[in-house]
Amino acid sequence: HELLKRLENAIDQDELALHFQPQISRSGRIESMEALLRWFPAGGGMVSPAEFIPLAERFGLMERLGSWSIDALCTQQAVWKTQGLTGYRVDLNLSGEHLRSTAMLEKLEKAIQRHQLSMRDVGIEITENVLVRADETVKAYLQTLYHRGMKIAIDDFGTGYSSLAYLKQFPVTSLKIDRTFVVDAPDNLQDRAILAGIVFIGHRLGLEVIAEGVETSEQLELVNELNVDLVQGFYYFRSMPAERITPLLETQP
Ligand code: G
Ligand code: G
Ligand code: MN
Ligand code: NA
Repeated sequence: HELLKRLENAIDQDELALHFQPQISRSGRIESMEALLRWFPAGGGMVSPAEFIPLAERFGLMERLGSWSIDALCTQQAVWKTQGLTGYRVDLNLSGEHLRSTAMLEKLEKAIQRHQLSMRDVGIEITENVLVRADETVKAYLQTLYHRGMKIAIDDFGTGYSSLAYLKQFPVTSLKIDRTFVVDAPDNLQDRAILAGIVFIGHRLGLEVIAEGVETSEQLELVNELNVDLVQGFYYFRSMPAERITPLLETQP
């Protein structure tokens, strides 16, 4: 497989980058960010993680990608810290491969310590399907991380096949409402009802609720009316390299 060979090289040849998409609070401040992996092949262009992550999963490259991302994220957070830009949590996406054992979570925790970060500087995003299928040792380890102060978000919330019952068993701190519920909510009563329902449940359970994929002022107005805690989407910012994030953080009130 041609793409696979190129991906293996990409890890060694510095073609990967983490980009960051801000998450905005009700007061309009950047509170936190999601880290999103990007691949810029030497020949030019960009390959989307939607394309190369499935490939990496199939051919056993997720461990290397995960380790690379953990290092890149912690290194960047340490840089921001030396610049006095603290208090911004950055969340990393973990795939099913990363939760087949506790190894990647242990790696993350060690990297946080090694870079002298706090457990609050790095969060993780896990889809509900992956969370529900995790084995007992992994769940127990997530519990430990939760008690040590790490944010654990359920990604793409509402699109999985799981029941809501797991919300009371799992150590999660945040729900990320999938953008499919946000897109049509201004015009679609059903989407709006689902959106409102998710926010209600999330808040009643004491969870932080994040709306993803907010692109228009109508969508923003709606999620604000529903009292969503954080908004992430092209309306505010696309994902950007660290050097474009830094000035945004520096000029925040
Ligand atoms: O980043 P978008 O920008 O195109 O991301 C597409 C998909 O790739 C999303 O499902 C996103 O969660 C996933 N993704 C992006 N970055 C990472 C990463 O660092 N690790 C994993 N496992 N998935 C990622
Ligand atoms: O699966 P996950 O939620 O981690 O993926 C996040 C994906 O959503 C990334 O591909 C990111 O680039 C994308 N994204 C972020 N904000 C928006 C938005 O406002 N609109 C659309 N269409 N995609 C978005
Ligand atoms: Mn995500
Ligand atoms: Na998501």
